[in-house]
Amino acid sequence: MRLSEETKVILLSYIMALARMKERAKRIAQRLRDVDEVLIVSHIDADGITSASIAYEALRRMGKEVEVEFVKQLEKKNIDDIDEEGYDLIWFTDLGSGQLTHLKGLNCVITDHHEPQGKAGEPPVEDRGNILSYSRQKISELNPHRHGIDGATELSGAGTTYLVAGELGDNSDLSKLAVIGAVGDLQASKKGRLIGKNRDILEEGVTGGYVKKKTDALLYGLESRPLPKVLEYASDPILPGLTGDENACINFLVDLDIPLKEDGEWRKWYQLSSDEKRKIMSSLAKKLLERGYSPRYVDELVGEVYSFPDEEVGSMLHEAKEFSTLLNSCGRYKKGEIGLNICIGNREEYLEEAKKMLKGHQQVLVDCMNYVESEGIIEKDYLQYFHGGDEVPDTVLGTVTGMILGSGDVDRSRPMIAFTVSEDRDGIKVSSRGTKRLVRNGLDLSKVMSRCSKELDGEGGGHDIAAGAFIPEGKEDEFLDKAEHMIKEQLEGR
Ligand SMILES: [Mn+2]
Repeated sequence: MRLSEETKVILLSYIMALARMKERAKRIAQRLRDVDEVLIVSHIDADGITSASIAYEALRRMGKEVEVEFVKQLEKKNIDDIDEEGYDLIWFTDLGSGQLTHLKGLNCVITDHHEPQGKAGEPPVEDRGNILSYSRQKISELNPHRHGIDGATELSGAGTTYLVAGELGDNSDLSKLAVIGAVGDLQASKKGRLIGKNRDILEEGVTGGYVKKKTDALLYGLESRPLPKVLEYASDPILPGLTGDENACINFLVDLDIPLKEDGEWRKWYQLSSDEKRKIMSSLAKKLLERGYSPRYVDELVGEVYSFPDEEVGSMLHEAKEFSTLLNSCGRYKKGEIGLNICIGNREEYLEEAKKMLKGHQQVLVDCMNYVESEGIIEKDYLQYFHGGDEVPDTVLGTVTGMILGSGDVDRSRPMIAFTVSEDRDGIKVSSRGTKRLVRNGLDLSKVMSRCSKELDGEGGGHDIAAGAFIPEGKEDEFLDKAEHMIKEQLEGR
């Protein structure tokens, strides 16, 4: 095979990017090796919890003293508090790149994949010398965006952290956690596949026997949910005529002669024979095609599913999507340390508590969806939005926003923006979600959230497809005007 010149250039620059990232990971590893006590500060979601767990395990295996702190956002205030505690070194995971100015003067390393401060292509801070008066900083940063690798789809926070763990010792078993982090951050492509650098890490896990990949239904709850509930709660993709309708789901399965129970217990998806699975999937496909859904939509019902041989089959921890969902609910209840314990193998009471939080969380989501449905979504020319008032907790605002945009009941040609009153700060939390198609057409919500909030004395950031902000109360309308203007420019400016 002969490669075109263009392909060669792309390949070469990718290889060089990976080499530069490895260099940087080595440097960070060296700084970690040189100290005795490390404080890990991480984002409190599935990717952040797995990031912290990878960092914690890697350091603990070297005999270091390690503490972990989880935060929802890295604010100036958290950083001032941290500074005073006087650790040898702080390791920020799954955050930090967007808050570099706050970190001035701090002895720290960062493994993050969020949009970094400054231009993405700019070299990491410590390479900039005297530019921008960063010279006296002691910050070492590893972030795929700095090397032309997309942190929204090709490498998660956990994956970025794993690259450093790989330089600290033989930590290839932690690839499992990196896979959970990437899946939890929704980095898998439509067919469930992890791509880019995430995929290299996945393959390392498969080779080591820590991760298994197989082709299966891309539905949630394959191991832990009663069979009809897998269909009833399907939200991405929606199963028309089944999602949200318990009776319809049961009838659908009964019509196909699928036994629902075994020894008085609900059967689970993973217990089905491949014949039974095939029957369900082809019948689902037929249903969707009849209703005018595209073959591409139907095709996306099946894809790559990741599981972990060292976990008990049929437990929530056996499959990546369920594992990450459990961690996310720990995060929402501000119990990052419970998630961390589960990740590093401490189960029993930790697992019980996490499951309780998940159950509570699912009820909260149902209540929120009902609330937004009753209040309605307001459409503007270039965006649509809703206000959660006091009813939608800020901890689930992003999830609810994403669920509503994905629900099939709303227009998907405009991004969704949502507001709610913040629980622990004076002000309004903003969430935004787009679609892959919108991003392809130029949408970048990270820029929208950060610029529009800044102009109103707030702050924000995130990813092109999903981002958040915080603004003063009463500024919602102003924010919407600014956001609409900017989204219009992004979508029409090309
Ligand atoms: Mn992340």
